[in-house]
Parts: sequence; structure tokens; C-alpha cells
Amino acid sequence: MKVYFVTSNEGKFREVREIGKKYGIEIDWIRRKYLEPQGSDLEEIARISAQLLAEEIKEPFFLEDSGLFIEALKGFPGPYSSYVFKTIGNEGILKLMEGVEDRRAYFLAVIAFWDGEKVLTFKGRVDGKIAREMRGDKGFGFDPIFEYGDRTFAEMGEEKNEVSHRRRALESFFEYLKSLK
Ligand code: ITT
Ligand code: NA
Repeated sequence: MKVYFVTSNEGKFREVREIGKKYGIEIDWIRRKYLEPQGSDLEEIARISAQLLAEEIKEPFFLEDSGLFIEALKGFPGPYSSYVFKTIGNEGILKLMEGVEDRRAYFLAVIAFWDGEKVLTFKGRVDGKIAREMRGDKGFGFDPIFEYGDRTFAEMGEEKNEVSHRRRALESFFEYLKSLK
């Protein structure tokens, strides 16, 4: 089975392709940006983005919107993760977290799948902590500051794909795709 994945983020595409292999699903990359409405939660953003894109893409496709939610910052950057990463980045987040004892954070991923008629959504979450400093050189985005157990996602490499928010969302999505056959 083959399915189109729309993203401008190469790190996300690589992970999705690797996880797809485990489920026998081939992922084709549509590399482009798309319009994301602001001021809603991730699920709403993903759903509306997919509905808008469906006017242009004629085949079934999915996109995935993810975010880092930091408890001590009341869920910031959450739906603003992309902008925050591009502006203040990991250094900026570490600075905001200086002297903060509660390091709890989670990643959320929402997949929106356009099946040709309607949008279906699938979610995944992983809980961890914000590190005290950046560690590791694998992965992308916030991986160097997100600790899962003793290691950051950027130190885990391939092992990240066993436990990540993206893996968990894809798991339910791919199970759904397989159930259609
Ligand atoms: P697309 O919308 O084109 O897919 P994006 O980079 O904007 O690409 P997101 O909105 O889903 O993707 O991601 C929000 C931010 O969170 C972005 O800066 C990512 O680099 C970061 N991010 C997403 N998933 C991550 C992960 O697994 N590990 C670390 N950072 C991640
Ligand atoms: Na995005």
C-alpha cells in the first residue's frame, strides 16, 4: 500500500518513511508548505489544513501536525512550536526553563488523513522532560532538549521511532489503513 505524506520538514518525512516500512506501507513525499490556521488546538489545525489542501491534491494524503507542550509554561509552545523553534530555538527554551524545577513536557502528534471524501484524525503522545542542556546530534527540532528516560531523543537515534508521539499516531493510522483491505 502507498500513501502520500505532505510536509516541508525532512526530519518528519524520514521518520514517517522508516515507521511505514515496519507496517509494510510505502510513503510518498509531497514536499511543500501549506496553510495552517492559527489559534486553535493541534487537532483543529490539522483537520482544517487537510480540508484546505484537499482542494489541490486529488489523491488521498495525510499530514501531521506536532508540538511540544511544556507543563511549567502552561503548554507553551504547543501549537506555536514551529514558529518558536525557528525564532528562539532550543537555546531560547532552555533559557525560559532556567531555574524551573518542574521539567515535565510532552510531544503531541495529530495526523489528518484525507481519504478522498472526509478527514480522519489520529493522535499520539509521549511524555518526557526538558533537559538542562542540549544533548545528542541525531533527530531534529526539539530532540536535543527532550529527555525520554535518561537520554534525549537526539541521543536515541532509531530508538526514538519505537516510542515517539509520531510512532504512536502512525500506529493507529496504519492499523486503520490495513483494516480497510
Ligand atoms: P510541516 O508543517 O511542513 O509538516 P513543521 O516543521 O512546521 O513541518 P510541525 O508544525 O509539525 O512541523 O512541527 C512543529 C515544530 O516541532 C517544528 O519546529 C518541528 O521541528 C518540531 N517537532 C515536530 N516533531 C518533532 C520531533 O519528533 N522531535 C523534535 N521536534 C519536533
Ligand atoms: Na506544521
